[in-house]
Amino acid sequence: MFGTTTGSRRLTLALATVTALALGATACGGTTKDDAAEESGSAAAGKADPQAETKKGLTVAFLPKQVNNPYFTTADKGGEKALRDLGSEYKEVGTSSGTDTAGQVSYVNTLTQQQVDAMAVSAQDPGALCTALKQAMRNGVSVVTYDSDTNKDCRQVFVSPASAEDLGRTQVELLAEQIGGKGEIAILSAAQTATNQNTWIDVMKEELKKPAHKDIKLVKVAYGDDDAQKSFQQTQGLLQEYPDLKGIISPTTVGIKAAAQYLSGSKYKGKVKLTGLGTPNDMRAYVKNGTVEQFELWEPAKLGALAARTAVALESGQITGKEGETFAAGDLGTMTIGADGVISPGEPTVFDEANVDEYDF
Ligand code: RAM
Repeated sequence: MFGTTTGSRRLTLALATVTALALGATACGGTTKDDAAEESGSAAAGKADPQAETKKGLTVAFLPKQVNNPYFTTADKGGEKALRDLGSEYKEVGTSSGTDTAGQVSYVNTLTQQQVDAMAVSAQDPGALCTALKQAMRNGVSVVTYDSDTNKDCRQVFVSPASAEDLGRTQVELLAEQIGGKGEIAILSAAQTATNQNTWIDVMKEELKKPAHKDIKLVKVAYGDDDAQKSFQQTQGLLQEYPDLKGIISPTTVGIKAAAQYLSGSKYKGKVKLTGLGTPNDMRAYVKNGTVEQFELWEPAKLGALAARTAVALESGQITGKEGETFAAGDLGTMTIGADGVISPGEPTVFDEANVDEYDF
């Protein structure tokens, strides 16, 4: 299956190169406006051709940060559906630990050997996957990161859940309001190397420097590694170490759920505030029992769908990952690649008692 798809793909690429070289030769004979336009659309020049037909029969592999994490199950199902709609194939591989970076590297290498057409990767670490991902790209595999990025030269496009600035700032704002603008707070993160969480935490620290938050003190960043038990214990540890703690931000669906579980069974329920990024299905019970007032998240299925559609657009030559390129992303509309090859499917939603029942993910 892989052999057939990829074999015909290599042939197509070779033909495209020959055609493009021929086009180049024509253009040299006297460039007209039309020739120039044709030239800029040529695959050999590494330029995007927005008019290129969407390829079918591609195999796109998803490599989430962690399989068996409901957030990624929903995201990747969104990718699977988009690929089915586009006439391409989906597969998913990955580690069950959110800190098994070596495992992620070996999955990238295996996918490259299997000659998948494209891969969508949520990276546990910004740099650790780079050698393997660059090797994949040299072998003609299109590489998209989604959810959690690598260094930007190790992928073509990063499908970001939402603006990192917005996510970092709004989580601080949500907690600041709940604790009345003052007191000690902590962050319960995922893996210490996680690119996405670290990006948001940097923004949170900047936000906390603003005069409006001068009475809030960040006392600790703890790491639960997207492991439910470890996140639970870390929450317990935070409360022991900082008995005056007023609130916790947990920018991870695994962390916020475990923290809510701990708080709801403790004397701190409703007193120590908790917000961050969670799924409505995980958090509903804790909103209803008064442990959590508000939290936020984007739609994971949309993120996965956009990652899939971006991978297919890259493979089809409609985009190359450069700023300003556009492509049609089904019901997500027309997407424009932003600075550093980043695109995003939209804004997150804030959930509370009033709306949490309206969502099912
Ligand atoms: C966890 C993972 C993921 C993150 C979400 C919010 O499931 O750490 O990378 O985006 O939380």
